[in-house]
Amino acid sequence: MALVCMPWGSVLKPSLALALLKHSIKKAGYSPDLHYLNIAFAQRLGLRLYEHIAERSFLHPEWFFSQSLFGPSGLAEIRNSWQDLLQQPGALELVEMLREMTGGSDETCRTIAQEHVPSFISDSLQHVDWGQYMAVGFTTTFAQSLSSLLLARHIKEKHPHIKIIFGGASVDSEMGVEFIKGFPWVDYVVHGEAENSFPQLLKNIDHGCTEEVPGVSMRRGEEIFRGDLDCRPLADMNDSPFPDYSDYIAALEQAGFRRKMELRLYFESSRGCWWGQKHQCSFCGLNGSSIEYRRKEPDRVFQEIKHLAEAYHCLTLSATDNIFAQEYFSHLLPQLREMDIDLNLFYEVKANLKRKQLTMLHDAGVLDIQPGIESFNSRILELANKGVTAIQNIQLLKWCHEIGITPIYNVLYGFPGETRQDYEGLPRIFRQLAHLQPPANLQQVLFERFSPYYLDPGRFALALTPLELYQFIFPGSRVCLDKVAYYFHGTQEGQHDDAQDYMQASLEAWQSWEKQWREQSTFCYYEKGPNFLTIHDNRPGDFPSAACRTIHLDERVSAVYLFCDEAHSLKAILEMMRARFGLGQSESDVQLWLDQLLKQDLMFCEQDRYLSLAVRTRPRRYASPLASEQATFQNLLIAQ
Ligand code: B12
Ligand code: SF4
Repeated sequence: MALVCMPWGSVLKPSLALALLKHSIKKAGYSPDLHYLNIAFAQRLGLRLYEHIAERSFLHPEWFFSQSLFGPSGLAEIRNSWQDLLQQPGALELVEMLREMTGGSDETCRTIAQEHVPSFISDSLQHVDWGQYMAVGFTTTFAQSLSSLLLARHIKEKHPHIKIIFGGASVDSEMGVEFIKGFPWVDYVVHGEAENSFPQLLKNIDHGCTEEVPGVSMRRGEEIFRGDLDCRPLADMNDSPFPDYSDYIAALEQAGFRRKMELRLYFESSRGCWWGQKHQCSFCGLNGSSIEYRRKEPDRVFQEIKHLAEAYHCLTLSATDNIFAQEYFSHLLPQLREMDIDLNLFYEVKANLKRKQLTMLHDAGVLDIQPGIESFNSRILELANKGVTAIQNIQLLKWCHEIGITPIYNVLYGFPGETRQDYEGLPRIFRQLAHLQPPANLQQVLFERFSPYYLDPGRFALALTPLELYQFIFPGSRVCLDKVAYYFHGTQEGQHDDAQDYMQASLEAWQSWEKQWREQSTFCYYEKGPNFLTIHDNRPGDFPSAACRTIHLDERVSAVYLFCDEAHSLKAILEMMRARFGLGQSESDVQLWLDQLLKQDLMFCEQDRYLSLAVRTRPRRYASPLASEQATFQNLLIAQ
């Protein structure tokens, strides 16, 4: 049998699903060929253009293959040629995105759709001996559905005996049932995790058995058997094999890409989400139909990481986990650290980590993390059910900076229940954080299938409709767009404010933060002396200052500032001060210092908790600031 990875699967991000399923199939007694046709297509377009398109969007690139399959040059079921799109106002957003992805060129869009896609499909049919296979399986995650449907249709036409099987995120649940109903050339859809169902299905096909397999939708004569409601996710993650990337690497070598890119491989230590299992974030559809948390034993994860590093000489490894397991702090991380090799690992984490935990991650080689930050407003974070506060998010960014971990995160807006007022303070917060890693994106919440917003829209007074884009990709005459869509547009009852309008100032502040960060031009750091601190700060602000302010804090104020490296309440600060400087330390003095530090944007405060913002890391380019306006903290107090 064959497993296929079609465009627009990223060439730089190999499919973990295929690297694992290869083993499941082998275990069942079959020997699969893996075809990375995404790599072949990238060869045709050039890696840079291909990745630019694949990375930019999870949906828009589907159009390139849809117009060949369902458009005028295919089955003529959708008016979606490039010319058609230009004439339809509803397609404007699609057209603009396609132009952006291809470097602003109508010509490139047309050429990819009308020339590259047909010749790629024709070459794929010729260069692979499809006739030898009993079954061909397509992985459909990201924007791979239409390319898979197009090639599958041609394979089926040429070799009707081949069973076509679809699996992956885009055919989870009822989306996949719709594929079986609407596309007669798809024989089976494997919903959700496939380790149990896929080998069983292959055995059935091999033995001519038409019995139903749990988790698999199929057609039997005119009858459709629906398998999405009884999926059997992998119960014990330790049963999962080490991923096999040998075919991926061979395909990269063959295409001449291996030397042009840094190799990054994927592994998983868990599936589902321990937080979401109890308090699913309101916007999160990440876990598809199986949110139940399962993790591998720490030693099993350690062996997997070691194996990947050794087998592929690859130290850059990304976990596909949605959330880092608490147990791994005490068991996995020390083992990785002891290995003493230069790992560069990526993990998604909850944002409430402590400094010690971040240090442990760093020392074990976890240099990139994706914390679930999403907002710097605690009311919004509550609406999103994140279980963290704004001050914790800021604390995490600060510690990451000091420890040397890159946090990759987004800030979202457009949550049901939010108001214009929730964002009034955001531009100032962005300026206060100008010395820390900015969000990768400031973007509107998308309403995802499987999220609480989707599952219970009434609770949020939401009305959801599939993104308009779907009508230019899937034929409404064959499938119900409500049922194939993964992403939805939401309107909220009683919400009259336009989010784009009230986000404008924040958007501009984020753009300049981003720019300053890229130029490495902003800093806010302190030097610790004997009983004093000196802060150097050139963040943008409303201060009567030159390019850089230098602020001296005396012994007592320094003690407060250092203590608030972690967010503390006034009560805790007073206790610390009285323990250190004697019971005479007055509350009003401490409050006055805190107010001053806040006014100078040197601290962040939320509900009586105070957090210092300056970092102890001296920026490389600004080791000795030239233009600086001297001011002592005492002066600032007197100036008041
Ligand atoms: C890790 C991950 C990433 C990684 C990249 C992973 C990679 N190798 O490409 C990073 C962080 C880079 C990433 C980025 C993005 N991601 Co992402 N990501 C995931 C995540 C968390 C895990 C995917 C994974 O590898 N899981 C482990 C494997 C083993 O599971 P699996 O792929 O589901 O495979 C199993 C089954 O589906 C099935 N199966 C899969 N293929 C096949 C094929 C056959 C024939 C069969 C029978 C079965 C089968 O068997 C497998 C084993 O059980 C998923 C969410 C999730 N929890 O699944 C989102 C998810 C895949 N990402 C998603 C999205 C949208 C994105 C982004 C576009 C995000 C954005 N908004 O910017 C980007 C862009 C990606 C790109 N184009 O390059 C969506 C995809 C939606 C869709 N329908 O396609 C998902 C589902 C999350 C979501 N709900 O939004 N992502
Ligand atoms: S957003 Fe992250 S933490 Fe929240 S439920 Fe989803 S996977 Fe879990």
